[in-house]
Amino acid sequence: MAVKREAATLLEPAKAKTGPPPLYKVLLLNDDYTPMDFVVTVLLRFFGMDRERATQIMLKVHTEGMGVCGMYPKDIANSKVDQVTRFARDNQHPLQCTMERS
Ligand code: TYC
Repeated sequence: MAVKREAATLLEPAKAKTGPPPLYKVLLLNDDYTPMDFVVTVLLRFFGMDRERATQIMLKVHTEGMGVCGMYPKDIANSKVDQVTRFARDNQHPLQCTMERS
């Protein structure tokens, strides 16, 4: 049996998706146990920072509780979070890395 639909629904053209994809902030959270030099290593290795910038961001997270490591499209942000979390756990550190839509 044919399904009855609104004519307007069938004739409406698909809306074009415009604009760049949304960006996600990748965040590091402070904790009392992860060594400072390990956090600096994370920022050097996974976020392409130089040592001076990495140290600034690490200290910001240490004093303010949270800091932004970078902004990326969703898939890349997700992969950064996974890589950092795996690296931290492999080294027995509780470092928390998360993401949020900007
Ligand atoms: N607070 C930690 C310490 O005193 C250092 C630290 C900085 C941990 C940043 C996590 O995301 C972090 N050893």
